[in-house]
Amino acid sequence: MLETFKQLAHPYDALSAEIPGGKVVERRLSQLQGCFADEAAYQAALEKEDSLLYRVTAIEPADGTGDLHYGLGALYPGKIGNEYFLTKGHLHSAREAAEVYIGLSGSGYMLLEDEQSGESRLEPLGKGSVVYVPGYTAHRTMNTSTEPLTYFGIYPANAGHDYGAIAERNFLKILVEENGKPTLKDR
Ligand code: PAN
Ligand code: ZN
Repeated sequence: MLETFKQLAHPYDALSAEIPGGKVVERRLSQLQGCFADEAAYQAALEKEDSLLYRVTAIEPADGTGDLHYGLGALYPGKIGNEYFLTKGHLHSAREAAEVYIGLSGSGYMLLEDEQSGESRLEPLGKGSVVYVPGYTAHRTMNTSTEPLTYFGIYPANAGHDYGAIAERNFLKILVEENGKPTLKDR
């Protein structure tokens, strides 16, 4: 078994979310159509620059039962209108698949939304904090600081990413800056 793995240890750079040999996904503003509540602010920001919002590098060592995949994410600081930069967010295709997020640097939050009940929870993610994302829960990350929010997400190899279901109905809550503080509001 062990001999089938070419590489088990990987060096990583958190601020750039780089892991040599990993699968890189970059998300720019133009790819987050419909995610931000303030459509006019979104269009105005996009006209100025199609900024890089985040990068994720995934390591997928094996695909069998019991195997794990993980991703290193760097979500850069910024806002669209008063809403903090965020990830698209998703459910796992295998709905029961949970995930552990380990904060490395910066600070922000994870918005969790139960697919069935629509119940929302806001949990802090950043340096010194770790978040357990239960199965059947849509999850999105938001950066409320002025530096990159970096983290590892570790999930079952068969989890898969379903972006469609949550994009269609959107998260029910948004995280905006109000009186200088992150505030969770109804969309
Ligand atoms: C994470 C996410 C990462 C980017 O690795 O993929 O934070 O967010 P989106 O995938 O929603 O664009 C994870 O939750 N993996 O399962
Ligand atoms: Zn996930």
